[in-house]
Amino acid sequence: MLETIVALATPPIRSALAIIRFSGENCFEIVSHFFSKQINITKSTIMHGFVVDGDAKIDEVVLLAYKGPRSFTGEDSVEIICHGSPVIFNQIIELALKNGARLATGGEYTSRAFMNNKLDLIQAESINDLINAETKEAKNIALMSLDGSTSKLISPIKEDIGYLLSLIEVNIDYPEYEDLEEANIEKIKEITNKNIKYITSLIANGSKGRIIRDGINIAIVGKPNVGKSSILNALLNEDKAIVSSYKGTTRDVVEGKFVLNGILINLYDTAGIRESNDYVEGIGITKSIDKLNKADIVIAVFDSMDLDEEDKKILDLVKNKDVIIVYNKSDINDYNSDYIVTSAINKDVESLKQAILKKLNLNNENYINPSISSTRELGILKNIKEMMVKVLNDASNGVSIDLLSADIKDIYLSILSLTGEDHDFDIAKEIFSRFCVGK
Ligand SMILES: Nc1nc2c(ncn2[C@@H]2O[C@H](COP(=O)(O)OP(=O)(O)O)[C@@H](O)[C@H]2O)c(=O)[nH]1
Ligand SMILES: [Mg+2]
Repeated sequence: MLETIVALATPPIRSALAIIRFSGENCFEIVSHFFSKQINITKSTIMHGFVVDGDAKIDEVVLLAYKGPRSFTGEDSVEIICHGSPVIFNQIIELALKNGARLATGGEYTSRAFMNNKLDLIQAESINDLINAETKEAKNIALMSLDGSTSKLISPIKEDIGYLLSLIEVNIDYPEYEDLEEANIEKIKEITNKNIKYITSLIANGSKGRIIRDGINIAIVGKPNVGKSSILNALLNEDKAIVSSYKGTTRDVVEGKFVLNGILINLYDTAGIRESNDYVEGIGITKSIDKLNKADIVIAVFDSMDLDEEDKKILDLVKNKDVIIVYNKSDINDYNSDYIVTSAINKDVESLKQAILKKLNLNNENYINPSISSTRELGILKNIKEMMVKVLNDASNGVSIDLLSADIKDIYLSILSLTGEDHDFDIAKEIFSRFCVGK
């Protein structure tokens, strides 16, 4: 029997109300020790009463009792809505602990819901995303995962590979029919081929979904004085980074966030990259190169179309990155308008914003359709695709069903691991540890 757990579900600060959550088979009994009324243990109820410690009243509260399995965790659960004073909620939690509950660990409620099959792993993960979403669009994507729409995208693959497993069984049962083996190999090729295409589209859509969910990192690089900090300020629409005509002004990486068409952009303004004898500036330059390497997109800034040696070094540094080339100071230069030009000093960075959106290449569908978009899910999908490509190649090269079967089983297990149906609790543990207590 799982212990009854307790946690504060609302922030541990003074507010109008606070919610304390309990879950576990003993939870009605434990709460009965300090609630003024009898809790009906046969059905879900809402009650008004007092939390008491012997004869002493602790607070006037509303109590919600959920009879399992009709609760979030699937177990008997209670929520006490009390007044939002830290003195009160701490006293109630102490009473719970004294009467046999223990404090929940981060994500334990969701973990129990998962173990009781109230949620699959994709849904469970989305709760964290829902809470952490920083834009309406990111929240919507998380919500589609929570209601199970994302998990449904996996069903056709699961069905197909399950079917292949049954073909393998037939072959093991009737090894003497060579025609059957040949027919089955053809089926394996047909089905893996179809699923590779489907997974490729899932990965492409998922990568877009991931941008909407998590946002992207963009680093601004260039030699000193081209206007990198001014561009950051213009994009953020605030004076965050110091701007000056003195070369080497920006020494540390300056970070800022802004939202572009619902996408959270983490922007990094870096120290101008040049040969420098200044020790501190040198550290800044090393950090710039590090940010540049980690960024999803790099904005390389120049203030002339006549690139000098320093500019060319920058181009060389970014040659393997997804890069947007920007010519700044259009107010004092006569640039060809075919290029992305900005006048950061005048806050004119519209063409740069458009260039960023073009790079992201999102369409309306990406915002409104579910997608398999967490790093974990995408990693598994890519792995499944690779394994399928191997099976397809092997099948085409005359490898027997016997030998293919081990790979197909691995593929099936990986598919199950997406939703946690393989009951690989280690993966689950890893995911739930990122949760806050009370969820
Ligand atoms: N004329 C003009 N000057 C600019 C523009 N953007 C930046 N500057 C000036 O260029 C100098 C360096 O700007 P800053 O943003 O600090 O460049 P950084 O070293 O690349 O970060 C400052 O004097 C800015 O006022 C622009 O669009 N037009
Ligand atoms: Mg700067």
